[in-house]
Amino acid sequence: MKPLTHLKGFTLALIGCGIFLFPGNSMAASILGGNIIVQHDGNVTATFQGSNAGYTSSLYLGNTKIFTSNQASGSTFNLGNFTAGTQLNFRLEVHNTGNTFFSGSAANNIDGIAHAFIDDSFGNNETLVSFEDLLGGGDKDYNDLIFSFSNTKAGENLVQNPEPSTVILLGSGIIGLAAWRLRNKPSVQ
Ligand SMILES: [Ca+2]
Ligand SMILES: [Ca+2]
Repeated sequence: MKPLTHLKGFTLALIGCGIFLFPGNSMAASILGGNIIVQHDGNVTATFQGSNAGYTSSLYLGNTKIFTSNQASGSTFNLGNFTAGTQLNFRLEVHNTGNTFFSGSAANNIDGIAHAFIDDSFGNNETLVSFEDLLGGGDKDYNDLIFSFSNTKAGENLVQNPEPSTVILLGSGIIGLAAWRLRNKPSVQ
């Protein structure tokens, strides 16, 4: 086998495929119905990233109101300290309709669909959460309330296995991808 450094160019060419084939890993794009997990023992801070919705709604963690959709983007809220591995289940309350929706599995919601995309490629240890505020999914634009959280990641249970043919196709590229990820892993990990 060639030294791993010789695989770098080939690996970089395959990273785009990796994003598509491994929707649950740390390089994933948005995951519908994903869970939000605290990365390390310590503080989690929420940042309001905006809202594109006709309705007004508020985000809660337990009984704590974090944001309301008509406030200024960029506002932050300190959620406090958590133990690594804690799963955070957020709740959206839609003022106009009285409907309540939860992040995570579709089974959490009265209409049986997932109401939040989770994207842990948003920033370093940051997770972007974007809610749909309509019962049954409505327009399914999932931009009705958008927030990000520090010190969080998408749930481990969402990692998916690639098809066997994909394993053969990517072969050495996966080894190179692993090396690339190790080299680029933050030192705090
Ligand atoms: Ca919208
Ligand atoms: Ca919507």
